[in-house]
Amino acid sequence: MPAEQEIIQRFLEIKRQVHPDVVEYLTAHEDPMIIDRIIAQLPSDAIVVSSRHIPGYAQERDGVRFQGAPLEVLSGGAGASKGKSSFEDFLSYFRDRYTRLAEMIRSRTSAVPIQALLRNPSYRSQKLECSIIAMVSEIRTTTNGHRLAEMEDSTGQISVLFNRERPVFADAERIVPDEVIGVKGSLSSDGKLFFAESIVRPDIPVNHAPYRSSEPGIAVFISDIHVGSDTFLEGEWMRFADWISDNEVQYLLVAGDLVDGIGIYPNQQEELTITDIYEQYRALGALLSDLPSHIQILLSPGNHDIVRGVEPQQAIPERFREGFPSNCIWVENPCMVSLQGVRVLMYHGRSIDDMIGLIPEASYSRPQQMMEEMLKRRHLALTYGKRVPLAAEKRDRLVIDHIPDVLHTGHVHTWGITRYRGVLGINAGAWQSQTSFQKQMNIQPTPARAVVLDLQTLETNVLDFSKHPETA
Ligand code: D5M
Ligand code: FE
Ligand code: ZN
Repeated sequence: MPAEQEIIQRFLEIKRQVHPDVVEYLTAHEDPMIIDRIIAQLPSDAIVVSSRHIPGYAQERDGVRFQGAPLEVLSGGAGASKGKSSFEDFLSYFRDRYTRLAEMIRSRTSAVPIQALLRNPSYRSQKLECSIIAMVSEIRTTTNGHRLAEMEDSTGQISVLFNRERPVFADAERIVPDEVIGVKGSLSSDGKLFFAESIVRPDIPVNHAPYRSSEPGIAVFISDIHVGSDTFLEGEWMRFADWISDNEVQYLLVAGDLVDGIGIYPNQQEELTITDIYEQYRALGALLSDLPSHIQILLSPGNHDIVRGVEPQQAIPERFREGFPSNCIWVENPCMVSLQGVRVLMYHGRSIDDMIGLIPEASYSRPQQMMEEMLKRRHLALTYGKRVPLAAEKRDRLVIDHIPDVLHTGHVHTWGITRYRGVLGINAGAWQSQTSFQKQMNIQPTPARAVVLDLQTLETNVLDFSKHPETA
């Protein structure tokens, strides 16, 4: 994904200006050759490169939306992620996260660099109110019940106190480590503490409106099939397969945990009906081969799949794709796809485990609330060093740059739908009944649901295949 400056520079080199719509389009596309193709086909009299110069794309847009093929993988296509990372990579990873999230906050709040705040004596002597934008490196509750955060920007660090008597406290209880926030407040007279009054998050703009397809189209959202587990709901899946064969559906999206995997948790082998990983994928391939071949099936991995658990997770390697029909499209976790112009961000949702532990009142029974928290923070998995292993790539691909129309998650095995500032959040649950582990943890799954989305209206319909077909 080229950065804006790089794109502008490429066109400047050939003495052309570039329209902002084209820049937006190019930053959202991973194809490294597309700029070369535009340049190769550019008419000699074109001074400004506009959207009509993008080869193969008929313009169909609201503001910045283009429509090419009905289904496009915008980011997170197979092969997007690299393998290993070093300590230096972690520095650039967190710097990139900070820069991009801080920029979103800066569009709404002007801020003072921490170093300038500490060096300029008038901030402490006059208790001048100001804002900082910084990453939370640590957050804890003090013995007096206040919240105390260690925060840093690219210039320095400071301790920030969220007083439990102040309105800001409720927001401060929801701060998670490694998130980037704006804090308005003032410096203590000794310059050691910043007293917080309010918090600003990157968030989705209040006036954000989702895109709707101009053509009819139906997408079905599911996740967590867990083929190979003795709790895989085969009968319910067969009812779903019958339904999808009898109805007009163009797209099926599966947000990870395609199979149950091997050695994912202690004594898992006792709960497997298929104990060979290749056989598990082959069995899923057979199930998907029974679905109508015109349906485009998007498959991204989850923590039970064969790929590394580190996020972004790579697409399922080719050697496990034997027996799958050719209408399957293999993508990474996370990834962004366009369905007739409607942008869907797919993410398995392992960070929901971390957020449930960190955010008060969060519950496994309401995944929709956690999707809202991701959107407010414009990030899919903020906290480093807990349940979600993160890959240090130069660019933090878990930042939600381009606002999706739909955020599709899974993992928690409970279904939930939300609409947050025009973004539709969908978690469809699972195709696995309660496991012995979930029983111990008192997690009550709501399996065998599929969420149907009309791409023209963005209306959803939740189908329940745990019931008899007539009532589903
Ligand atoms: O996750 C299915 C559900 O089980 C999800 O709600 C998280 C929960 N789960 C899974 N493993 C753990 C551990 N180790 N601790 C707590 N909760 C967990 P799945 O990814 O399908 O196993
Ligand atoms: Fe799962
Ligand atoms: Zn999972």
